[in-house]
Amino acid sequence: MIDLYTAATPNGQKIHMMLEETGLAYRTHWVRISRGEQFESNYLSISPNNKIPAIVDHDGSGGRTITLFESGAILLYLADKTGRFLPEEPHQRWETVQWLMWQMGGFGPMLGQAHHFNAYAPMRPDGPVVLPYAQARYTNEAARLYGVLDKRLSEHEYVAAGQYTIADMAIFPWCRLAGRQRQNIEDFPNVKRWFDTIASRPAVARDMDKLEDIVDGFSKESWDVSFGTRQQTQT
Ligand SMILES: N[C@@H](CCC(=O)N[C@@H](CS)C(=O)NCC(=O)O)C(=O)O
Repeated sequence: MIDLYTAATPNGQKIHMMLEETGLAYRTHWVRISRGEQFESNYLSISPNNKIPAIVDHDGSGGRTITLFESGAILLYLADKTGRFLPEEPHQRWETVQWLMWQMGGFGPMLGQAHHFNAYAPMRPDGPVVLPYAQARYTNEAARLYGVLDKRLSEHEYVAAGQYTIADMAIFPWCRLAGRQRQNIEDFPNVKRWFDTIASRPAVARDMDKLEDIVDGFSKESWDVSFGTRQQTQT
């Protein structure tokens, strides 16, 4: 049994997608990050970086319990555990890892900043001091990254290895929020084609029902609850 600590956000959805695809038994524990539950000491013992997602697998290697945070590490772990969605063949395997790292190091963090400055920072009570610069910077970077992805997908059905992998699962949830990054997915027809293909997978559709509020998960109210006590970094 796997305990999944998550929230209705892109980094959380990656792990839902993989668990639903593989059919591993899991229990979901919702961490209300807009209420600051990620800073509670019992959660920090699982995820010392105070972020979701995290898992506790009570049936890890050798029957030992293993605790993991960082969505990329969790995807690699679950692929390793099940032998699925990360090909064995070395070229395919490393191509998949490469695109997973592209998501972890670029697509996720930059789009997270685009969300922050376009959607959340304008709610700040003390006014948008440097907002136009930051909005332009991360909106442009988001557009560049979507362009990279679109070019890749113009030549390949899936992001890596000619098949559906953990790299696709890592990237897909971020594209659900294109509007919040001030991107129009219709401008990236190959991303759109790939997105629709993945969205129609039964495991993903099932999961999208559960995570419907991913697009509305951050409200003015939740900002008011959390802002001022710490730097808000939620994506
Ligand atoms: N690199 C981390 C990023 C995780 C992350 O940023 N999680 C966000 C939600 S998507 C979070 O927990 N934010 C709460 C906070 O920053 O306090 C991963 O991929 O797991």
